[in-house]
Amino acid sequence: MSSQPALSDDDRALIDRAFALDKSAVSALISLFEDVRTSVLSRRGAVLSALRSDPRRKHAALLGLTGTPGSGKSSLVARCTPMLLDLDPKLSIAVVAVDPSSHISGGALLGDRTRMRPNANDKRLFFRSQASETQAGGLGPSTFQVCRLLSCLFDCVVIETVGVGQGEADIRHLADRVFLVMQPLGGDEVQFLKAGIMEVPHAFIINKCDEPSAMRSYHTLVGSLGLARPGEKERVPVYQTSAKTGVGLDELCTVLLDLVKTHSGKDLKDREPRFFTKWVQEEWGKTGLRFVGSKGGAEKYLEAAGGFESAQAGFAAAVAKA
Ligand SMILES: Nc1nc2c(ncn2[C@@H]2O[C@H](COP(=O)(O)OP(=O)(O)O)[C@@H](O)[C@H]2O)c(=O)[nH]1
Ligand SMILES: [Mg+2]
Repeated sequence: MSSQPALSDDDRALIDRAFALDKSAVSALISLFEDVRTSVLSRRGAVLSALRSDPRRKHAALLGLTGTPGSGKSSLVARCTPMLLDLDPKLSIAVVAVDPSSHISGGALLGDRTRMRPNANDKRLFFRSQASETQAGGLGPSTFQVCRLLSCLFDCVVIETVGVGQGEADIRHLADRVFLVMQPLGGDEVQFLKAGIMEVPHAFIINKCDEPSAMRSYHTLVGSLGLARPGEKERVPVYQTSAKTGVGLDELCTVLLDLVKTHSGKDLKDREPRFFTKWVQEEWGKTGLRFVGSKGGAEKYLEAAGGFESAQAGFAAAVAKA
């Protein structure tokens, strides 16, 4: 069941071009990783194991940027990514925007100068927009898969998600570091304390600090953090930025670059059991979950099946046999 299918010559060539950050090759591989059909699993498994065993492979730092629509996530990404590339001439960044309101590649943005217009000539910056399945935001069904791919190719993968409750929890399990982007509140301090928001991020960014209420929001947030997260050894960082004026972006970029440089270099294998469980739950519901449970849980199941792809490919047959 676990025998690895051979890599085709075409895919080998595609991988070579993808390691050279050729945008069309990266896009072609992304399509393979976004494909939810069972028939692509063996090809995907072969590609992934070739990527992972290649000496050119990267171990990207995964940075999550979450927060309510309109807080300025896309604007921050658009301003900070070129700054990061300037700071480090060797750095490469992939951005995955799981944001229904991001129309980066479409024409809708052409009038909006502050947001992302990736330079097609710069191989070091790659942008991909993904649809979110749910209204509430969160990760798309294939976000994890795409991150598995991109983390082998780029030094840094930035994931922009609309965070509303569950979505924030999801990103915490995918990204190495999660930044919650907030905008100054028009006096509605209660928002800060909304259950499920304060606990998730590793750091907060109050964006739009060019707006008058920003300073008050900063103090309110810092104050409520002490209440919401008592006993934390280190204070949760709160950055103040303006994607409009550029204030605070130097500091933020220094922090981000430091995260990339000090990243431990783990691959995403440690996150597979969780996202496999998510897949089982979505595709098979309680029956599937019970079945995996009876086999000792997701981690054991993946190991016995010979990896994520073979576990998925063989799941229907395994459940039927049980
Ligand atoms: N005043 C001000 N407006 C901003 C700032 N950052 C973003 N915006 C604006 O806020 C709106 C939403 O920004 P966007 O980046 O799309 O937010 P996202 O939904 O979180 O990705 C856009 O009109 C931006 O031009 C900022 O720092 N200050
Ligand atoms: Mg956006």
